Amino acid sequence: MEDKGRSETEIFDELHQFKTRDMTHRSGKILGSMCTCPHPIGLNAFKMFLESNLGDPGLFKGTQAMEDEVISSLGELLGERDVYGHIITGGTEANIMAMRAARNTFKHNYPDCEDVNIVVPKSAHFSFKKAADMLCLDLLEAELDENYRVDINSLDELINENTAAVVAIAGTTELGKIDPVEKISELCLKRGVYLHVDAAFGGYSIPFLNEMGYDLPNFDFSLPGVCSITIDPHKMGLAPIPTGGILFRKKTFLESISIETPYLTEDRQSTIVGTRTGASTAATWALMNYLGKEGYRKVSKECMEITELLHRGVVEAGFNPVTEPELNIVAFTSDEMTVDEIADGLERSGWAVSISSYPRAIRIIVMPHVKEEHVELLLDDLRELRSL
Ligand code: 0PR
Repeated sequence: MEDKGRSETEIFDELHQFKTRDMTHRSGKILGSMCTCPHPIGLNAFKMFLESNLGDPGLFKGTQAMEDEVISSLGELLGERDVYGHIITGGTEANIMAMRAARNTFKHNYPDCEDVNIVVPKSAHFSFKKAADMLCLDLLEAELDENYRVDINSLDELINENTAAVVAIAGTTELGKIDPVEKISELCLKRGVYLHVDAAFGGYSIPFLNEMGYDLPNFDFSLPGVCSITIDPHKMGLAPIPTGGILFRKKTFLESISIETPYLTEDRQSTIVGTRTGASTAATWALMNYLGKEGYRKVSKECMEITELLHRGVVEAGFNPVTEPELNIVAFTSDEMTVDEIADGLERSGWAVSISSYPRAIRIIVMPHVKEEHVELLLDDLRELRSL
């Protein structure tokens, strides 16, 4: 930092320079992201509440009331209006909070248990590795079946008397697969284990798709074994980053992770971050009320239609899809080229794709910013790559 400040024009010229080096979702070139162009209504609401801090909610009673409404609405979307939770930074914070609640509840019941573990599908997001590391939990990984959903027998075999939580996923990070949560819920009730569902990606689309006749598996609080759910408004919810959501079935779960907060307007706090923006809550509230279920149904349907278009195009261009898409992710390989060769070729044409780790494949997430015209251009480039 210099001693003397610079002019506003100079600052913004330079900021502009930085910004031109960034990719934009709007370009349609970002194909490996679960984020998208934030909806303008959400952005306006976000900007309006930038000053509010839900870390000290007594000062921001309006924002607090809005958070309560948002949590109930998200709960209602996921099968139970009377849930407890918060709007936080994203899926990582939500998953860490859920694992902390599961561990603390388990430790309360079994104070002498030393080597506590959590059982997650091999397809779980890496945030569970962070959670296990921070919370000193052993991470046990269950195998997947031939459709890349968790194998329920493998889960069952891994659960033991030291298991604090089982995790199921509604929309896996790499392939968008939905685990058989109904069966997992039954298993967890039978074995007396806490079940957390990571619906960071699928939470904002599966309920809407099912309302339109898609037949996707149930994963929500209507299943009695489900104790908590992660749902991210900054993914398919179209909210700006950072906006995550964590919902707990019982107040005691949230209380199990609450810490005393002397001198603040509230006695206890359960979130990981202290100072917490109310802007994310405002954006989520505004978008739910502006778009309504009808608006979100349209968003998820369009994504699925473009996903199907891409999937068909990839097959017709001679690539091998890894699996039938269940949500808006397409993954494929080729007999002629390695996955890295395809990725390099697409990158040379300006596409930013990602590579899944299990199995290794090109992975394209058809978020709302990926339109039909982008898919057509991408397919042209894929066909050209094969003909080289
Ligand atoms: N749970 C699931 C199922 C996820 O897919 C993700 C992130 C998380 C939890 C963690 O969420 P946060 O990143 O909000 O903490 N999934 C994407 C991924 O890791 C996130 C992402 C988004 C990656 C945009 C890249 C990108 O450009 O692939």
